[in-house]
Amino acid sequence: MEGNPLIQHAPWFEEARFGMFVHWGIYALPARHEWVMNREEITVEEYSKYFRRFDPDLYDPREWARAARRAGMKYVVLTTKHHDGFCLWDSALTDYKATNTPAGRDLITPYVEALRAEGLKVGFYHSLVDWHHPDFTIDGVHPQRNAADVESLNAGRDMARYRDYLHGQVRELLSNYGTIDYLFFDFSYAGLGHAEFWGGKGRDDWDSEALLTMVRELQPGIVVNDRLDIPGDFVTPEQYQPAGPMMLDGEPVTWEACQTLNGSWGYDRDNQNYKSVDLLIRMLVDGVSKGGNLLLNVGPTGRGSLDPRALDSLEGIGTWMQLHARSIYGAGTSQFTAPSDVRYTQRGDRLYVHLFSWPFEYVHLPDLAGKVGYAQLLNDASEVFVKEVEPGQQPMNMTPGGQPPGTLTIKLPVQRP
Ligand code: FUL
Repeated sequence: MEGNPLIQHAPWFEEARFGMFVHWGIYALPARHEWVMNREEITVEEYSKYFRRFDPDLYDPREWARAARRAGMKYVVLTTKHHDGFCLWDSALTDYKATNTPAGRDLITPYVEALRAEGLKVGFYHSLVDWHHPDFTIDGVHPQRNAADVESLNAGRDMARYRDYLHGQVRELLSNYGTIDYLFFDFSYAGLGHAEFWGGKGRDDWDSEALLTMVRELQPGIVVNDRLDIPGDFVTPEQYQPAGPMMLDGEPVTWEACQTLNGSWGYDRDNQNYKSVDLLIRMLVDGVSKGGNLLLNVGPTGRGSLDPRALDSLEGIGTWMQLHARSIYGAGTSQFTAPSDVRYTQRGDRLYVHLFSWPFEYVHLPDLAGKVGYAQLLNDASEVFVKEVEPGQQPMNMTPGGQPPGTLTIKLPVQRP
């Protein structure tokens, strides 16, 4: 990947480790997943009822930004346009935009301003796929793909015109809102295993090289994801935790897992499948221990506010982050191998030992003998007693037999802090 002028690194991104994904658009009104138009094969005309009724009277992106900051997140990424084609900003290239709904205004400007006011990096998500645009081919994952008259519906559609529209809209977004730090294109057919639908032709459909070159010209410092069917600055495992540090062509690669709170990205009213705060924290820790970021999603309501269930999750993570963020920001993989049910994150010469279960009352860490000058709990800085197993030594109660030399034993309090 070295030497590819289209790939770059932004130190802030790997330092940050934790960001907020926001899926928000008119799909918040049906409130049953952002793919509702596709899943229920709703036509553009039928779907327009949500466009006509989009009136987010509670939209206050300062609230979103504060919730993100309190949770310990360092950046936020909002869907400027999702696959349904609806645009949150005042694009000159379409009428299908927030300004023409009851919202009556550009919703991206206050978003960008709110993030900057809270000291957060500004991210945009932008869908390459567009189920509303009259030139976007009805194929593959298009809602009308099964229509009896699909051939006539497709007649005259011209992806070259759509491509101009796509490039023009990305130009608007990256020209009119100051410095944008992060861009998430979505999605690359081949990369997500959709090649069988599309023959992996996304790269041509978008003219990915030209698009990325334009992005770099307009925003030289931006980080861009990997969903253009060409390499990006970071890879984007979706709704799974990689088994270890991610590699691409045999080289370590910057990565960010995107994860939902409940399996849906857009607001999904009846979905009660919320992950526990404990699980969310483990996902964050697990990712950092493997050198990656976590982009955790919220789906605001049609009125523009955050679901109380999402707020609860964010608050719970924030409580933990207040005491443990040192083991997250700027931390990454360790050269030491953690035992099962333990994750190591490391920053400089500090090793953070995350115990996913709380053993009573000793934990044995291989190969750490002689490497640790001092040990303490992170939450309250209280000292933790450690003991090394030396060669030839028959361990006392601190180091029950069977632990090989080189093991460091830690004595834990009975109660997990
Ligand atoms: C996917 C999209 O199709 C989902 O709706 C969501 O935006 C996710 C982050 O990426 O590919």
